[in-house]
Amino acid sequence: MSEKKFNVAVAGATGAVGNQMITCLEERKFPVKSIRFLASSRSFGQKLDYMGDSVAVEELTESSFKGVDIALFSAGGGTSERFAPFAAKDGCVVIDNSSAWRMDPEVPLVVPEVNPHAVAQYTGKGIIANPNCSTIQMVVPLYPLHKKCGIKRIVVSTYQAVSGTGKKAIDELNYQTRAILNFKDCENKVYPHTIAFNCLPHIDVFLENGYTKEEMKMVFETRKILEDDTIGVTATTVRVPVFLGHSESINIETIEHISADQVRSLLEKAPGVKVVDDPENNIYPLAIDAAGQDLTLVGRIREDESIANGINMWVAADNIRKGAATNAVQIAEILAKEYL
Ligand code: NAP
Ligand code: 3JN
Repeated sequence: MSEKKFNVAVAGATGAVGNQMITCLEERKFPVKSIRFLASSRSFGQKLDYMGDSVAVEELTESSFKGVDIALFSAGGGTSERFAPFAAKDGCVVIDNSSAWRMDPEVPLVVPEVNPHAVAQYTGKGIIANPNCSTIQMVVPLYPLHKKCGIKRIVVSTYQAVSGTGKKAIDELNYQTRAILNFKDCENKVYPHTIAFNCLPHIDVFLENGYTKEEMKMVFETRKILEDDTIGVTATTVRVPVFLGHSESINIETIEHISADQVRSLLEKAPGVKVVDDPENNIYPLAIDAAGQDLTLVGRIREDESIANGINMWVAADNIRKGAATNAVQIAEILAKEYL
């Protein structure tokens, strides 16, 4: 029997995430019958490659989704809020990368290694949300630990690459690094301060409680994906002068005791995780090793000696692949295989 194929659209196809979504669809041999690339009017007519064919970018409009089965959105929250309902009305299932729909109770928020069953709830609004990149790479290794010994509290600090802000931020780090090394003045256009040779404890906007929106996304999304509102989560999110690959320092307090060795052997079997933990030989997760592949690297696993049941770890993942595009295409694979 021949495999079922789908009409697919990528909204935001010209962006950093959209480009990677196209590559992931190709690499993972997603069963595509037809493909449409959508972006703003600025990109109208631009050509993008798909499986060796040149495909013209179309302007995203309310009627772009007629005849489309699955649309992968990465064109910003405002665009998703406006256009996803039109896609759903036309019978297309939207997999959205923005924060617009993540906390909607009728929209599932899915990390395939953690809660693939939640995809079934796509029927509510015809939308499935892809979590924030920093949340994804945290819950992939924490889920098996939560199942085994119950996580009471998570304290996380992130070290996020500029590619999380899109193409313009990649260009800004490149330009500022060259300018500073050549003793020239440099302008800050994307971030409020120079990102080259610096760290900015500021991702997304500040909220009334003193946290940033990125930090609160990690709190709320983690609880929704792990389906446990009792977990305490506190985050500090930091932009660092790295092009690709987010890193995180994660501390957890568990209900039942677990040793560092037990954590290591649990994570060695966990889907989507690669344990990289041989400090004596200077081997631990690095952003540059995480970049360009889909596993979440976990290392520096050690017991937190300041409390009875605590574990520390260092985690790195490709923020554009597993943090965005790969996770979205994995969701599309579940949808295509089990529900459409
Ligand atoms: P980017 O490189 O700046 O690309 C933005 C894309 O959106 C471009 O294709 C752009 O088209 C398109 N776009 C912007 N406004 C539009 C409009 N009004 N109508 C149609 N298309 C429009 O940004 P990115 O890094 O790819 O991120 C895109 C979005 O993905 C973010 O805003 C965010 O919501 C989401 N994201 C999620 C994660 C995650 O953690 N899961 C990570 C990064 C990004 P033009 O080229 O024509 O302007
Ligand atoms: O900054 C990062 O490293 C990740 C950025 C994600 C992002 C960027 C712009 C808008 C998001 C997101 O996915 O949460 C959004 C959004 O709120 O949609």
